[in-house]
Formats: sequence, structure tokens, C-alpha cells
Amino acid sequence: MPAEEYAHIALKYNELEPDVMRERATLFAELMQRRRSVRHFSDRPVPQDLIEKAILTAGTAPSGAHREPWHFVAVNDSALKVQIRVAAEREEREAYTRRMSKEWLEALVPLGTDWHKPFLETAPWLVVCFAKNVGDDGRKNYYVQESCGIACGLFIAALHNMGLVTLTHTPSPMRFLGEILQRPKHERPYVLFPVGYPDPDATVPDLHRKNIAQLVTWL
Ligand code: IYR
Repeated sequence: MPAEEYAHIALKYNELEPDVMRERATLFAELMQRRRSVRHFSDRPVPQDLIEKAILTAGTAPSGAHREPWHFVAVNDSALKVQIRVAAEREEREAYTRRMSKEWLEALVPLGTDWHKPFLETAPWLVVCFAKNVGDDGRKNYYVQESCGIACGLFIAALHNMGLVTLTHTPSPMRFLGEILQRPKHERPYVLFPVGYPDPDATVPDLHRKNIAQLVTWL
């Protein structure tokens, strides 16, 4: 049976004065410039309602045919976090010592990462985004990778905006997440985000971002 068309309603659009646009654009760009991927977490608890707000924000992402091809699992349970750390480190150790190419390992040298993932136990929350190639109604989803990528970007921005830190972690392969978290077969783990407060002694690599000339070609 074909799906029915949505009713079309008037757009709620709030036009801003140009100086207000500029002020807000500047503040948001400055806020986002301060975002860093963090690998050293404090074990300070974070209330569930904050995680919920970030997931609701992620869920505002545009998606192919508005199929919303994502599902988030938010893990606060210590035993589950230990299980995830053990399984992730098993895969990562294998990846770093055998599976990753010399070229790949060299690309990671500036970041100083290795197979140890203590943050999977320390961070109060592990949030996993699962990508769904098929919806719960059995119909196919479209642009699943793109849609989930955008949703995860909004999730990261929402966390940063509320003063929490995270890391886009993709242990490879990460099938084990579907098993530990008991997700159905048609859901594929997309990204794992440890979320929390930074460790007071957290450090980050002193990296720099592309400037505007490097970022854009104006035609
Ligand atoms: N998944 C591994 C390796 C890794 C890969 C990339 I590309 C990074 O930007 C960072 C790490 C890990 O998490 O260590």
C-alpha cells in the first residue's frame, strides 16, 4: 500500500534583522570553533535529561524521504560499559597491531591514539547511533549514511552547546555493539559517542583548522 502524502502547512519562519543575523552567526561560529574531540573524561555523572535533549536535537536532522533512519542507544550502566570497553579494545588492539595499514597508522601519529580506550568506562554515558537500512515498517530507507552523518553532527553540536564533551569513536569493526546492546539485525552501529565532562587534566592535540580560503571556492 503506498504511503499517503503529508498535509502541507504554512512554514513558521522568523526573519531576523541583518545585524542580528550577523551577531548570531558570529557567536555560533565562535562557539563551534571551541569544540574539541575529547579522549579524557571525568566520571562525574551527567543527568539523563541532558542526553535526551541532545538526542532530540540529533533527531531534527533532515533524512532521505524523512525516513529518520537512526536509532540511539544511551548506555549509563557500568557493567555494560565495561563489556563495551573490553570488546572494543579487543578489536582495536587487533586493528592497531595487524589490520590497519602503515599509511593509516602514520595518519594517526599526530593524534597519538592507540588501542587503549579507558574513556569507554570513565565517561558517564556511551551513546551509540545505529543506522537502519530498513525502517520498522519494513520499508527501505534512503541516504542512510548521509542522514545519520548529519544527525550525529547535530548531536555533537548540541552537546557542545550545553557544555558537555564527546568523541566520535568508531571501533573497527563494531558489530559487537549490536550484539552487546541487543539490537535487531537490520541496525548497523554507525558511531559510538562517549559523553560527559572532561577530566580536569584533559589534553587535546594542538591542531589547527582550515581557514576560509582553504575551506571555500567562491564563484
Ligand atoms: N578507531 C581507532 C582508530 C582511529 C581512526 C581514525 I580515521 C581516527 O581519526 C582516530 C582513531 C581508534 O579509535 O583509535
